[in-house]
Amino acid sequence: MSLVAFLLISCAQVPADSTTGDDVSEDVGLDPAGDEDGDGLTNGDEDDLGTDAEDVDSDGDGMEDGAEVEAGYSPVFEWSHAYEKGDYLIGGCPVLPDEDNAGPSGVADYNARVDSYVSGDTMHNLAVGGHDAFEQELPLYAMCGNYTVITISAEWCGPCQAFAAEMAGITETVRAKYPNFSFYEFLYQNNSGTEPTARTLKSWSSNFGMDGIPVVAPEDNTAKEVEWLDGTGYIPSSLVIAPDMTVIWSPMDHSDVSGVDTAKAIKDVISDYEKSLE
Ligand SMILES: [Ca+2]
Ligand SMILES: [Ca+2]
Ligand SMILES: [Ca+2]
Repeated sequence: MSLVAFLLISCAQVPADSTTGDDVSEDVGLDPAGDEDGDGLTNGDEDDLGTDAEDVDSDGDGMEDGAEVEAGYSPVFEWSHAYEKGDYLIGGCPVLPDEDNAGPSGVADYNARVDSYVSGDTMHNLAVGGHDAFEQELPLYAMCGNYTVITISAEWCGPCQAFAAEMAGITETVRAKYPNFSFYEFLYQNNSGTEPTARTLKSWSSNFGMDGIPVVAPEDNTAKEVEWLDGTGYIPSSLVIAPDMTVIWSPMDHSDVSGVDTAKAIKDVISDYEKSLE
């Protein structure tokens, strides 16, 4: 393409009635230096961040925009905010999950009719409507921005108890290299096979020294997204999830249910993933 032709095309793409500047705040007549809604962010900052300059809580999660930004949460994602109890590592969500395209694409080795999340899939927002050990709704997407290992466990499962007891130590070791790492212990059955109560989750957490590690139960443990967690049919089972909530390690990729139960294995998965992005 000649330079002249390029310039003509470039010029043609600018509408004749285009307003000067691209600042939305200017378009609606707000002073970029002002703070229309009084949430601590200037109108200009809100324009840059994608928040609403006339709404103190743009994502409706109960935390004001300015406070969210100052504390490192996302002011445009409802699941990223301070949680009252639990002292969890909540993600800042620099890249939001592609929730509209969440779903499993893998087919289980052991049962060809069962779909499972495999590498590359975006996770559903597990445990929406469920609860943690403090009766808080703490769905998976609260972890967005973190490397997360979802561990699928049940109260009746002895090996799950043994793994739970390792999690605090593993967390400390992995965070020395990847500070944005967290387990997300998904306890989907109690000893009767139904959804654990918050009291059960609290016992599980205290019995195995899991302070600061989310221990959650789903609202309905027969939901499809619970079935899709592990096509192998064995627990404890783990999925490693990238900060954008896509799967980067699944048992179904490896026919190996216990492949990421040590700090070294988890660090290796994260390291391989980061190399794949380079
Ligand atoms: Ca403001
Ligand atoms: Ca605002
Ligand atoms: Ca938020």
